[in-house]
Amino acid sequence: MSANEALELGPPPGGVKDGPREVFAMTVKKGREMFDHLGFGVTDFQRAVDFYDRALAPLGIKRLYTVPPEHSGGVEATGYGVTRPQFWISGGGDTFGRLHVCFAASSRAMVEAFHAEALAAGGRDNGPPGLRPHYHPDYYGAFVLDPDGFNVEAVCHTPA
Ligand SMILES: N[C@@H](CCC(=O)N[C@@H](CS)C(=O)NCC(=O)O)C(=O)O
Repeated sequence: MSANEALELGPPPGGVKDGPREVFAMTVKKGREMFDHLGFGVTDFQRAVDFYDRALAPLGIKRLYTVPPEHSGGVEATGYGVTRPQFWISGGGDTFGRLHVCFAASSRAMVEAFHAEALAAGGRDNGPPGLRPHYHPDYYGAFVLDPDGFNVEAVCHTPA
């Protein structure tokens, strides 16, 4: 099953009650998705590339496309994805404020591999792999702060 297919599953077994849990259990239906791609600036482009190359590899997410500075306002920019670039980082940036990005995993093992590799690549632990039943019963996530301090997560919504 691909990471994208994992997101097309229905609500968790037993359904969900109303409130925030229902929001977290909402699934991506076939058709138009809310986000096409997102990106943010990093203080050290090569350091961030080295980190994300490693941290995202266990999730099957690769660097797919690099935009030359003349096409990106004079900065280095590169995009990661499973089938197309949907997550972008660009250099020369000042980071500001809080940012949270969550990547889809199609198994709990992938979440665990992401967390281990991200820590090995220089990330800081922000929550070990495990269930977060306050979101929904099968929400299995892991959290890491990237080299700029951004809160990066991988999640698996299925029971295994
Ligand atoms: N350390 C917490 C991290 C939880 C967390 O960051 N949750 C996300 C939502 S899935 C969040 O609150 N993001 C907001 C932010 O990072 O500002 C854990 O392990 O559960």
